Amino acid sequence: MSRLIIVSNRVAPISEGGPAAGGLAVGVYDALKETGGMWFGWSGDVLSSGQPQIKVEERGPVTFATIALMRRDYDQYYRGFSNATLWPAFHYRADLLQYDRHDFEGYCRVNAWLAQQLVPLLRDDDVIWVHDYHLIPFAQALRAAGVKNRIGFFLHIPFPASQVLLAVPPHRELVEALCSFDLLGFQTAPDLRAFCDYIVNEANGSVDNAGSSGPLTVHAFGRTLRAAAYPIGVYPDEIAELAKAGERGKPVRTMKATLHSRKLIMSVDRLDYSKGLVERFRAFERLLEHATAQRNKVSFLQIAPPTRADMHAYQDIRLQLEGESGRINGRFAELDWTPILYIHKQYERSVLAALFRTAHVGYVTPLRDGMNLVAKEYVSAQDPENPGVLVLSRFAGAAQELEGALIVNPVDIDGMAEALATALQMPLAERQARHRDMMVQLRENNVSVWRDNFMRDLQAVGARVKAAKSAKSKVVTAGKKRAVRKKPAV
Ligand code: GDG
Repeated sequence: MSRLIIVSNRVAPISEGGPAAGGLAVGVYDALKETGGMWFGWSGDVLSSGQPQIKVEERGPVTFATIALMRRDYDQYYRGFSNATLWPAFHYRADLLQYDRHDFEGYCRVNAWLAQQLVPLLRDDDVIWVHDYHLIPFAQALRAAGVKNRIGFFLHIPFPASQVLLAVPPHRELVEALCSFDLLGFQTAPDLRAFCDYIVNEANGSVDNAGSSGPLTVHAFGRTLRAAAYPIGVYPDEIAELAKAGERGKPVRTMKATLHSRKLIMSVDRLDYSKGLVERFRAFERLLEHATAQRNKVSFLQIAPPTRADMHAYQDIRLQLEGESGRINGRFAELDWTPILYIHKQYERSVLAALFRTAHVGYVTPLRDGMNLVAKEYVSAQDPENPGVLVLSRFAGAAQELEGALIVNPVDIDGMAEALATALQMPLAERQARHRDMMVQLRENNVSVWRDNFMRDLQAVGARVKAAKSAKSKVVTAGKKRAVRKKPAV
């Protein structure tokens, strides 16, 4: 069997024996632990001088190969083009998009440099799976270095509609670079559709689904590749066990003591402007304003660990949120009740799972999100006999699957307040039925299924390329040329 090489911007900190907060780390590490293989990427260190050296460490079935970034590379590739240009644009925040041509050059330079670092570690039959928006030019760089292996790419964040993508000046270079991969994976069908729309309407390419249920075939920039949606999952039963085990632990006991049998609404997000935190706080305020019976009967716990804290947009959202929680608490708090408990730090995974099980409402309302694993983790952690209710943004990829959630528009403050009121009063039988349906979905599409489906299609690429070559030579012999130009059927 081929060895799996995972490439992502950040490799999970090895010393902690597992991934830090962040959906990619959670999903990828869980997948790699099962198959074994290598995980290559940035160590998280930034050097001001010297020369970064690659460090290779074995941990059980996983080899970690990590390397530091130079300060300038970090500024241009990571803070600059990845997180000040691509992240806002791909989350439909063109208003926050900043573009600097030198940062884009740095982004391409770092991709090429990282690819060169990986090449000596590769074997001929390795299958390479690259993750996320930091590494869009990675396959192009590997191909330039002569690598012939199969290379797939999975985008963890949304793929934006063409009119939004066009706001990124080098949009064409980016999509052309994506076409150097053999297989592209997106979180949801709407993301795949947005990509195909760009290919057909902006890149003069074509998309062919050949009447099959497998990946689409994309022809663009002189290349043929495959593309499909692979919604990332979690291990629901493992999370349920973790949550149950923590039920009598100290964090849950402390939380319950603080609640004094009030109901709990709970959210967990990296402190990111894409997560809709301010609107969410205001909708909770609206609930207290209108549903007066809920005052002093419900508390809202928001855990929001820091992320990208050295960027202005992130400092702004932090200040905004601190202002909102202070204002709302000032307005409604009583001597024995603080409506919003806002915590700006990270907790252990087991503590989060146990707290999820305690919460009557999982409140997950991003403005845009590729998938949102928290929504899936919240559902997984519930007690099936007495489950809580998920209130979920229609703009989270997870909303495509979790039909048992109360689906909301994250900018509709009144609509979200109403959904919270409905969730807090939902009868047991309805909560159980919704939870049951969502667990079926989560079990059917767990993180192993996500990985296996992607790997199956990536492994199949070689076979298809061979088949396509022999078919093409037959067509040429017959002197016919077939132009496939069709709107994507997704
Ligand atoms: C990206 C995409 C996509 C959070 N706080 C703590 C903590 N977490 C964990 C959660 C969850 C993960 O981090 C966050 O995942 P999300 O999916 O919610 O969001 P992103 O970080 O933005 O992830 C996203 C994902 O990639 C996967 O493809 O779903 O759309 O943006 O697992 O539980 N974990 C711990 N302590 C915390 O305080 N231990």
